Amino acid sequence: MTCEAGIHEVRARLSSARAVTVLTGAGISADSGVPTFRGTDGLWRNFRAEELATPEAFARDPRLVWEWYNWRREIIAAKLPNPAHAALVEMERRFDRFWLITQNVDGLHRLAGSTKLSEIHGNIWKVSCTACGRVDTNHDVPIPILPQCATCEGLLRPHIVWFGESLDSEELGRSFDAVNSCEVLLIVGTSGIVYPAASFAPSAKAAGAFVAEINLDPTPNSELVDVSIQGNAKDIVPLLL
Ligand code: BJW
Ligand code: ZN
Repeated sequence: MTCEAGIHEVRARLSSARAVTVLTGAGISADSGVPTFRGTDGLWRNFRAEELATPEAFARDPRLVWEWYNWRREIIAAKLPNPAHAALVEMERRFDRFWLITQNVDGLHRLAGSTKLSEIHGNIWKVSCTACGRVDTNHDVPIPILPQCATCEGLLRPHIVWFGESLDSEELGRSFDAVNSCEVLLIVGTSGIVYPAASFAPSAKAAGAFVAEINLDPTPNSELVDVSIQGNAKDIVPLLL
């Protein structure tokens, strides 16, 4: 199927749909200049995930982990939502039942104006206390290392889900409900290999949804979805409306 035919088919499906769910990954923010994880210029090219994005890494060397997050905060603070983020805000307005599930921690969907969303891997602009669990918004760039809890002086950590950690059960439940009850699932800019988000496409398919993927490159989902459109999120997503 050509790119144009794929776009045409997704537009047709969306025009008659009432329940739409969207899953996004780092690729949608790549067009805003935020580095992805696994691409050619991805973050994991220069950093080993297990040395930074695990609870064990933070326990071993919280300074190193905070330095990495300060570097990423500095990059992300300068970035703005792009037309793909904006098109998803418009979708939220247009459909009776809409839910946006993002794996991104950059906060760009919220900045664009999305409100019906689950940030299932957390948010880089939030911190949580390793002692009492208090969660706060924090926009400091850089954040003074090592940051302490305002209530109990415990060590603060980024409010981000690291490998081996559980996702928030309420957000995950809401996400699975949205995936299993939608008529159309759009999957934008994710490599589709990190669980549990990697199971959303097969779940939606099994529940009878029309599933479309928008990605620069083929992914493990490409074989499974109804339509796979290759291209930049910022160019393709606005064309779907
Ligand atoms: C464009 C574009 C453009 C570029 N336009 N497209 C086996 C089975 C099941 C589970 C596991 C398993 N082995 C291990 C696990 C557990 C693990 C996991 O899934 N590991 C896999 C690697 C196999 N999962 C977990 O640990 C999760 N917790 C969990 O499962 O709890 C229960 C449990 C515990 C222990 C054991 C087993 C179960 C938690 C996962 C948390 C992930 N967290 C991170 C955060 C990193 C830190 C941080 O951000 O600060 O989330 S990892 C990282 O990957 C980040 C992302 O959200 C996530 C997904 O990445 P994403 O968004 O897909 O980015 P990329 O870079 O991979 O892809 C970008 C895509 O965009 C590419 O396809 C490009 O082509 C495309 N693109 N430019 C359109 N312009
Ligand atoms: Zn505390």
